[in-house]
Amino acid sequence: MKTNVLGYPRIGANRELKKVCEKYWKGTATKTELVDMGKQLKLSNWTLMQEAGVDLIPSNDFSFYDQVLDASLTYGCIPKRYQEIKEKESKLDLYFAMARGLQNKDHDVTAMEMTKWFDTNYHYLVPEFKANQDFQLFSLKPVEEFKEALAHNITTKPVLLGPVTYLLLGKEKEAGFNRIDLLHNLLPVFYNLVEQLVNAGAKYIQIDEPCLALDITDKDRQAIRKVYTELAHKFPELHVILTSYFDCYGDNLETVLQLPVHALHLDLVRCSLQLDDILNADYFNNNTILSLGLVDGRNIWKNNFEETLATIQKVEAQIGLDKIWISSSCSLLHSPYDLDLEKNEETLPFAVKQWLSFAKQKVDELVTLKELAIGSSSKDVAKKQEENKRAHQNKKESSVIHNAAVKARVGLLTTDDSERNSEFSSRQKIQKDQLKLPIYPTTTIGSFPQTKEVRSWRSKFKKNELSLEAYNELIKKEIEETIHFQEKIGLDVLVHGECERNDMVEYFGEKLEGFAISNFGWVQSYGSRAVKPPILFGDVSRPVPMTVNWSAYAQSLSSKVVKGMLTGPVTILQWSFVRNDQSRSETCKQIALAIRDEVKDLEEVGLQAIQVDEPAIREGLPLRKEHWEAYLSWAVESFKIATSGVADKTQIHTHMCYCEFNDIIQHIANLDADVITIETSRSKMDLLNVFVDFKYPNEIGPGVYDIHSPRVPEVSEIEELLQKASKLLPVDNIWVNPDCGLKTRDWPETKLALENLVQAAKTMRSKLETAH
Ligand code: THG
Ligand code: ZN
Repeated sequence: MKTNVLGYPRIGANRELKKVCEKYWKGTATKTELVDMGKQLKLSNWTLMQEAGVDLIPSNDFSFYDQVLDASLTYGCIPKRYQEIKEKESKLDLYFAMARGLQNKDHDVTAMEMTKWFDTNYHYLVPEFKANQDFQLFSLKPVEEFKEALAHNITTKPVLLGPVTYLLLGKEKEAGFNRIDLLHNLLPVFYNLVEQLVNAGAKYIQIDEPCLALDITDKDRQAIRKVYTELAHKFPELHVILTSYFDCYGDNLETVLQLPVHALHLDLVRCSLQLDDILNADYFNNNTILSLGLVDGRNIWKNNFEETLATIQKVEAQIGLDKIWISSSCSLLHSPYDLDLEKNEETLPFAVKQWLSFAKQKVDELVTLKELAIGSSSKDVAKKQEENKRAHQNKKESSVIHNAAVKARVGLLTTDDSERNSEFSSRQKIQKDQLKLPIYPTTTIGSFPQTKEVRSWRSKFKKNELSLEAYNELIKKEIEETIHFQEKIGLDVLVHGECERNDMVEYFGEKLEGFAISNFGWVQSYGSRAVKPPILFGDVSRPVPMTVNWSAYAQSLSSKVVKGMLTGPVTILQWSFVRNDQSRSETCKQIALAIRDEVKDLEEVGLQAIQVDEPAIREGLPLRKEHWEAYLSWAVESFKIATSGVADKTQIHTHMCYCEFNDIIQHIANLDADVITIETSRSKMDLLNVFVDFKYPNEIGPGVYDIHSPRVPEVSEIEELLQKASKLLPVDNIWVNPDCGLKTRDWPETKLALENLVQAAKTMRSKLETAH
């Protein structure tokens, strides 16, 4: 029996990687400082795992930005627009140019596209393929990292992104070919890489093919068969570990069970059912080791030793201990670093902390489980088992988790609770009378620039260096300035700017009952950016209003319509660490009821428009289509529970970004929001076509400029986009807004961009008048 870790978080316990990367990009850290920090982080992870006693320690799981981008560099898949940079700059600067774009006196190139990694909140950079894409071994990072560890006397297991998944995750940038056909060009390079790893001394290689958790075609399966059969022939001595995670192998199971691989990894946290399928399958190649992914790699709950050991025993009875490895379900990349750093009882009470386990603790769980499984008589291990048992026992009975009133309220929900009083066409008339907005009404998505100053107030307040009164005064002043600014430039529907919020999910996690907040529980979201998901441990309720005071204050400053600003239940669920002792749908409905109360309170104090953001609704989609309907049904219902308690005259907005709407447009329509604002500017309104083809009935604000870049759009550009939208949609349904919140921008460019946006709307209105 071995312990097997699929990957470890790499941002550093104190986000050292973020800090050094951002300094390097600014020019205040040298390349050596950056590279040295990388070495330090890698070594500290390897040492930690080695000292804990892990048998299979990963390498090449480190990355300065993203592991898929690493693979693009390794395989030399570098889009043409970076050619000049490739020739003139270092590999590292080429890498960052691909990740972030590069604009200076010598270069002006855009970044590669970024998208969600399966159903996680991690984002990867999408490989770009041409019809005759060729590959070459351009970077030897996997080999270098293996040697780097070896120099410290640590023999690691290199982790490679499998060639089939690499191709499937990419995008054809021209017509006329299927990217899986590029396998032919990619494989020689891939085998060359494996050979170099073997020559360097690698005995085990983990090859990740998470595409096996998706609905893939026969052709894709055939590609899998080819790669892993050839690999076994070419490298008979090598121990190949084929790894998939995030869902069952499903229809791909029969294929993978017959492959000549040394070990097959199973995510038994997401899919425990497949274990019996495998043990009963008569086509199971019983030379294969099963790597049982029993310790959850993407949630923060302590493993239940009793249950895990029962599973191990069941497998042992059938295939024997020497055919079993015990693993994390997926890479620990999606877990925070170290629970021991958490010392703040106020936000993370001991009662909750005792149920948790972060990456470092999960490593220890794996080693302890192995000891228990092989029958260790160590006192230390017995003590850990006892502690584990106690934590799970008191969790079952804990009063901090269970709230009978909340459960009862969800039980009493009826279909009436998720329907507005009247249908949209009636509401639209009532709202037009009520709000008296011009044609092409202008608005923003909610957040305004979070300056260093604003962040420093919050951080001082949290450290008790600023009193609540003083902090509130500063926030008040900031809101006042934000409202006056919007009035001055002539926006129609105003927002308070969200300067009091850290993250759009963490903020609500701090206010709601049933959530705990960590201090250092950061998880990489993309590149140098991280999020700190709140920990949803118990039944959710709203002890007091969360946003009402600041929204009411903002409304009191203006006679214009101010929009209340909330995060929707599905997004709060999706971006939190959620409980594993209750279905996601049940938890989501609890959050929905809390948001519903907030929506009603906002209406009561006079907010006439209320936005409930759901940017995560698309990423919550299950990986396999057969599960989509069930998810969409409760996700849509939850949004409607949250938003249907108001009168017809109250206008409900929602916002979504970075998603393909095609496959879920019917369900987006079913949300029945009065107004939806969407990201469309990067694709120059192409996304809008989905709404047009569908004849989306409600009002839409297609984003008219990209807020992810500091570039200020010209009035004429915005006008052009609005002209385009006006040809496609009823003019009465069109809103004018940026494509996302302005939180990550600076004030100067925000002012100029919004002035131009208002000007474009005005020009459109006057053109409409002269036409009549
Ligand atoms: N919040 C949460 N998840 C998200 C987003 C979010 N997932 C998708 C998308 N937005 C990811 N984008 C970002 C953008 C910015 C940051 C994180 C994710 C960010 N983080 C700060 C950092 O790393 O410096 C830390 C956050 C803070 O200072 O509060 O800027 O918006 N949950
Ligand atoms: Zn957005």
